[in-house]
Amino acid sequence: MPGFDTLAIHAGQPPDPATGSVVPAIHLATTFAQSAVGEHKGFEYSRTGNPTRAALETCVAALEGAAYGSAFASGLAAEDAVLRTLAAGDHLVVGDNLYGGTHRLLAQVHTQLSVSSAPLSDLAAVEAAWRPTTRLVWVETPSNPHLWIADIAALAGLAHDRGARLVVDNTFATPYLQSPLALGADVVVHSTTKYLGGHSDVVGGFVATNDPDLAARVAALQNSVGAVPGPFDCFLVLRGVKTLAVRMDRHSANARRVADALAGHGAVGSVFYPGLPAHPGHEIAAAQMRGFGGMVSFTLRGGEAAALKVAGSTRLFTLAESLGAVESLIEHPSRMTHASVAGSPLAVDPALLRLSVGLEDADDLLEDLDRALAVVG
Ligand code: P1T
Repeated sequence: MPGFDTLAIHAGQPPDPATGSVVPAIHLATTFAQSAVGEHKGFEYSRTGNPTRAALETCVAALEGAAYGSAFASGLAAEDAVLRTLAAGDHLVVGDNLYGGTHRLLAQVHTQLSVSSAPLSDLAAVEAAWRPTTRLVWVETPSNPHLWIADIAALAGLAHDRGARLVVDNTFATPYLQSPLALGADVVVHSTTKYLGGHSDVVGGFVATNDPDLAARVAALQNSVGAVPGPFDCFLVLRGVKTLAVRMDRHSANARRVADALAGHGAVGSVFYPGLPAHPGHEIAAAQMRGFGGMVSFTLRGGEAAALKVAGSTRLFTLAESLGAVESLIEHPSRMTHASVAGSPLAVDPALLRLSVGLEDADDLLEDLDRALAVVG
């Protein structure tokens, strides 16, 4: 089996047999000629299947160690497809820290499902939340925005013993740093908008699994609902994935420096980064991840007012939602990405800021944060 970096560059994208092109073509065609009714070269209609999308699906599935992969128009569209495989009345246990849009999808769209949240690092709490109708455990690890860590193998064991499946949102870790399927998870979902795309220029999502029945249902939903990414979007994610490994190494190194600097700053309350030995999930992260990633969160001693001031005072860290790209971003989860969880048990501390640490020179990033923190410190 070729190594990760080799798969990232070559899986699903050999040189084009017709032209020799070393990058996959952007196949804009919506439909494909048939030589006789039902006789074609594998593609009929681009919602059902498209060669550029097929290249992306083969590549990201290979990176996740999955036999099957389906690409979607956004991370939430990918999540929606997985949730649609459940029946009305089915129950899910989700983490008590979760992307706000996922909460909104569950609370406002999939109202036929019932949902409990629990701290997924605590297996007793997961057991306490269990019901006879529980069919799925849904975990982000590291979680958005708190960077809590859950033990994927332990959760998979617990879910499987009770006849349920484990879904891991691997957006923050990426397949370079974490392989949920190898740890026992049944499904991986991604917002490819983030590290896989990596350049803040494409929105996309992905579902990967080794379960043939589930894969067939997800592919059928992809075709029936039609939340598919366009060929140019697929090309952009494929292009991003080629450099995923080198980017994640640098994201992780820069984030580590940022986390260390914040941990020693007087204006900062708590720093959340799984690479810090004091992080409650550090040992599990060290065992199940190959690096700690580029996301760092921290609270301000001065509470929400201080957090808002700092968020508005950085220059290199751009104040914006999203994450996982080459440029550094800062955001205030409780008013921005997680506004939809306000008032729910998933509500985020208003003193919390989230950083997506990019690939700029780390010294410049530290200087920028130091200057911004001086406003409140
Ligand atoms: O934005 P979209 O591609 O639809 O992906 C949704 C999504 C799913 N899972 C996780 C862990 C996510 O972080 C996201 C999107 N998150 C942001 C936009 C954000 O700034 O947190």
